[in-house]
Amino acid sequence: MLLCSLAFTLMWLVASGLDVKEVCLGSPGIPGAPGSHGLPGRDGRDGIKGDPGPPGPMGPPGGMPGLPGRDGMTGAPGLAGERGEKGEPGERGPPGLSAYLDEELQSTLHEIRHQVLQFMGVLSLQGSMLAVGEKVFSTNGQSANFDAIREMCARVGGRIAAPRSPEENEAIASIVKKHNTYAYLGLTEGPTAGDFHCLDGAPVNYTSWYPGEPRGRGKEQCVEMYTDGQWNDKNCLQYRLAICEF
Ligand code: MMA
Ligand code: CA
Repeated sequence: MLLCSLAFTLMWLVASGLDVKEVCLGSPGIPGAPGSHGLPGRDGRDGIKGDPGPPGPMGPPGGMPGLPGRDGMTGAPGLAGERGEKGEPGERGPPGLSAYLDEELQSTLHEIRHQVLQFMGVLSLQGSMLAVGEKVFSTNGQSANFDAIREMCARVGGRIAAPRSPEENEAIASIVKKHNTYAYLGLTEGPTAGDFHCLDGAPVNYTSWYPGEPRGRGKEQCVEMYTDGQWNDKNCLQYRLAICEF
């Protein structure tokens, strides 16, 4: 038997007929050089679709203009137009319930009357108004010329005070006295000198001229009230207490 290194000992039994030999193998040789590359394989299947890319930069100007855009939002309403002419009266409606049988109307009227009395009570107590019969006189304590007083009173829905009776004259005089300032009255001269009338053109049925007045003879077309309630014709450009009637 041959002695071989243990690691590489291999009993190689060769059966060739009856011949049996023991063979000792050598250590493995150096690996050979790698073989040449194989041929490229076939293309694989398509991958899944990628994410969309970022938007590209704006293109150069030019080319045809685009289609017009959509309409914008509705603008603010314009200014109101001029008032139209009054229309024809409509047809007569069906007869209504008699006012005194209409319970809702009656209670509304009672409520309104109650509130008006409340307001008048408060304003009278404050000395802000003076009621005489159907009329109410009031002043804001300001003085102005005749035209400015007319406008002041018209602005608040009234007229410049004009006494039509001794009671009304006394009421206005009490306001003049309280403010110690003469007031213009709603009377004016013309077209005949010395002839005074109301601002709406109506004649004056009641007067309280100071003795000797009016003596302006067309040069004093307004009327002022003295603190004693007597009247004097006067030019219209003085500052006088504004008293309105409602
Ligand atoms: C002023 C003036 C007149 C008035 C007389 C009364 C001088 O003029 O107020 O309107 O008639 O006084 O004397
Ligand atoms: Ca006068």
